[in-house]
Amino acid sequence: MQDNIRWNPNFDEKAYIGATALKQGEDAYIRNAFNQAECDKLPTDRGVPDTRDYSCRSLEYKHKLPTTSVIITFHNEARSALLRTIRSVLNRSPSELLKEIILVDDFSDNANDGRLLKILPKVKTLRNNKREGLIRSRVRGADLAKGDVLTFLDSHCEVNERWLEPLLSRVAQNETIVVSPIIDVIHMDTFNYIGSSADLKGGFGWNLNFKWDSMTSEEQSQRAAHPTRPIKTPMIAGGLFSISKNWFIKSGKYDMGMDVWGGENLEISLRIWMCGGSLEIVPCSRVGHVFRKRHPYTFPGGGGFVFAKNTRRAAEAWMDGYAKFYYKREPGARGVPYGDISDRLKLREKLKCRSFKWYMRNVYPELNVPEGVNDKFGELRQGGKCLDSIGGKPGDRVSTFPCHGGGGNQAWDMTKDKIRNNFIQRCLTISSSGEIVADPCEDDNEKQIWQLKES
Ligand code: UD2
Ligand code: MN
Repeated sequence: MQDNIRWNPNFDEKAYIGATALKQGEDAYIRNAFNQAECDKLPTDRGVPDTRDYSCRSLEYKHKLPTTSVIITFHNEARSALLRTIRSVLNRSPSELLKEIILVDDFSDNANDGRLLKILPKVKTLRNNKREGLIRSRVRGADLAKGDVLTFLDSHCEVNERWLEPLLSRVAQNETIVVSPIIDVIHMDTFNYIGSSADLKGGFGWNLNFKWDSMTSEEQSQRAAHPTRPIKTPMIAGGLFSISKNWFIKSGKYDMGMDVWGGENLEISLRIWMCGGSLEIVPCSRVGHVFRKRHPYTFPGGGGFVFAKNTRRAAEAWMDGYAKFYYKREPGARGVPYGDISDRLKLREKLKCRSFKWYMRNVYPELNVPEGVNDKFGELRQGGKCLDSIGGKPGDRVSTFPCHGGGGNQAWDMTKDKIRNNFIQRCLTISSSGEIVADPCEDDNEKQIWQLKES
């Protein structure tokens, strides 16, 4: 493949990646929670299948587009993955639109991970002198950015053909629109690049975790008729998006009180919608991302704790009285201190933001307030023991454990006729041998139907 922006021939890629190669016999997943052997092996400038809808190919961007700074934060990222992310950006972005790539090394163990990349075209590197987490790291990068638009990427992505123009073009039309590409999948085992469905939007349930929602059938037919049109989304996944630098600053950047990972995507999504902006997925922009099943890095403060803290900050600042439904679902979060959010509340006043109720009515009507039968959630308790979904693999038996009050495996909800554990997304099911197991929830599985007798 031709490098669009001239590559620096003095950069010794082999040495850079080779220095952190897997040791003989080392588990390929241990450092990155994805297959590093496969990742290291692939060329850093490989081609990827063009996954866009066919009609995207003929789109032209006649007007002058704004420039962008691409901001990538990372902590102990596999060097080959980081380099492939950068190289795909250099190869598939018009030089005149790409102001710079700002790498923020969030205190990785080896300072050379980032430092050695300084000599790459357009690349600027920063390093935190302590672990800040991805949220404050992104803000550090954004504060230095010179482009008109900020484009955030994770450190294990590959951008696709003409990924940038449709994003920038949409922001140029209205600076308050924050745009995400469709996020394709780079398989964590094989590193195959796989196109994702264009019929998904971002949303969340009452555990406040991000999830993909299917579009309503009306939206799907709209989309089929106009496959290049941006789609409004209640929430963005969080990692891959473009926002006007102006609007990023005006709308309150990020909540600097959030640590490590998580919660910031909910916070920015609610804030942008409630404070006069909107979120969209731009289907003609495609970016691949390695989704994985666990975090490969440490969580100073403890994983569940940090996530609950960040999420509480978002919920307390933006969800008004509705935060109570989160606490009902995740009782363990109630006890997690979340610090001072008065700055966010002041911001909310200053920007004259709308209420969460407005957001639910107008942006996310699919988010049902748990009421009536849906209101029944919590523990299934017998004395001091609670029903626990334990492992969570399909077919795993459920059992009782001492109640821990922390939700998770012990948090059940009663939907119309199912008993569901939202944490592992499984439903109580009678197995063929008559045991109670937790299996994936299915609409028409009669082995999952339960009845609530008020007596
Ligand atoms: C998703 C987002 C991610 C972020 C997160 C919630 C996508 C594709 N990814 O999780 O961007 O919004 O949800 O917070 O939408 N990192 C640091 N410092 C840290 C921890 C992580 O710099 O202390 C970097 C990490 O190297 C990576 C990025 O932050 O480049 C996101 O982390 P992740 O890939 O573990 O998050 P992911 O994709 O599970
Ligand atoms: Mn990621």
